[in-house]
Amino acid sequence: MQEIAINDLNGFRYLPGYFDRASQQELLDDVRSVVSQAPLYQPVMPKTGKPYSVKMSNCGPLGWVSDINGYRYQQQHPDTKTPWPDIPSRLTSLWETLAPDAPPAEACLINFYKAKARMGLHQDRDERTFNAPVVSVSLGDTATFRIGGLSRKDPTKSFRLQSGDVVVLGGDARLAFHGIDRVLAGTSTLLKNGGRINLTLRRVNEAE
Ligand code: MD6
Ligand code: FE
Repeated sequence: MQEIAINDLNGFRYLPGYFDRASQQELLDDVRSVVSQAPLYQPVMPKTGKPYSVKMSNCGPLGWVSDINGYRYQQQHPDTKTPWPDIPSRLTSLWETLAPDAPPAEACLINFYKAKARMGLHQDRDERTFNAPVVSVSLGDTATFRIGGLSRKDPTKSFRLQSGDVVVLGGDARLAFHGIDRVLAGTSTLLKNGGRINLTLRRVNEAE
């Protein structure tokens, strides 16, 4: 496994090719099992109610949701009102490897992108603690990931995230602005009908 330096934010890690094809397939099977219990739903933005271009689900004791009232973590799926499925063991292992000093992950957000979907520049700051990193896994089509600094106005750099790549936002990079400019359709054969899945593991609450 190699590690590539993109910026000088301490705590930002880009680990291309972290998961080989067989592991990507296993992770995809895990995601399929989760969404069979907690179906992908269509989130909308607070205030405007405008739909996101991505669909979402979660696993873990908490899930990140966005609706007309705001962003928050909650224990139930917004449509089915049932608890989120457990985080699959392959992902808890990833967390233990890449966030060894952090308490267990409490939420794993699943983002599903069709060809035209994107994710605007944002910070992950709805958690009650920023001591733990956010660990992300990409599956399926390649996407252009953009990362800046701690201010929205800071200069940004973009690079491609391929299936099996892992990104960690920890330390000084925990609150860095980042987003997905676009998905490059037809760049992976992992998902039969194309598209991209991104998994982000998070700690929400301070350790007990
Ligand atoms: C995505 N990723 O890759 C969006 N957030 O689809 C994120 O928003 C993200 O990759 C926090 C940490 C790593 C990430
Ligand atoms: Fe994010």
